[in-house]
Amino acid sequence: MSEHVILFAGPMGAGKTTAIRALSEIEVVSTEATNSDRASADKATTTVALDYGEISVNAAEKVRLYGIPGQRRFDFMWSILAERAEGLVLLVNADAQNPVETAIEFVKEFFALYERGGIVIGLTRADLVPQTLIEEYANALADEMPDVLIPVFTVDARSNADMNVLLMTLVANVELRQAVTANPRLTSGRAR
Ligand SMILES: Nc1nc2c(ncn2[C@@H]2O[C@H](COP(=O)(O)OP(=O)(O)OP(=O)(O)O)[C@@H](O)[C@H]2O)c(=O)[nH]1
Ligand SMILES: [Mg+2]
Repeated sequence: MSEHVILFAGPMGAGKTTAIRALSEIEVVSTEATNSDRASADKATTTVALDYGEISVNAAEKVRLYGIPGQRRFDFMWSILAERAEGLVLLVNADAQNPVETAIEFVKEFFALYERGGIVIGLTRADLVPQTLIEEYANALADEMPDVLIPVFTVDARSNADMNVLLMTLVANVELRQAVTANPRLTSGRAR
């Protein structure tokens, strides 16, 4: 069986734990503790080490899902878990302060994963703000990193269907990247 390792990152309250729970086919390993920072995200608990879940793409392929804590004081876990990952699902809560800037900061922080396999962005909690303009994120990314291609979707982290679309877009990207690395002729234009 082949497998992929995908990291879920993003600020506190973006929905990383929720998304892994929505996707996983096994019981999720969680490390939740009482949230003492209700100003940043008004919820009872926060992740202090990691979330872990699994999903199978087909009979021969498994995806390991790792979520990291959003709080920077636990950022030692970020590098530990990013090391093995092949791609990044970046979740950003659209109802937080400065979500566009936050998205750019996280892309920069985890840029090694873009180069390794790819990044997709999921804007969560978009139903809680008057309007979310995906173009705003796309334009900010294009201004900041003109040669970088990162798909941006609006998703509900509680929805298995939404999260599947986001995850499978990333897995397709990771597999394409791996196929091209193994056979550079795939990028050289017309099939022979
Ligand atoms: N209304 C609404 N709520 C959402 C949506 N997506 C996620 N949520 C809620 O937002 C909260 C997200 O919390 P978590 O999943 O703990 O967030 P997290 O990213 O793991 O946060 P940390 O571990 O603290 O960094 C949960 O209460 C979800 O039910 C959405 O699209 N709309
Ligand atoms: Mg969490």
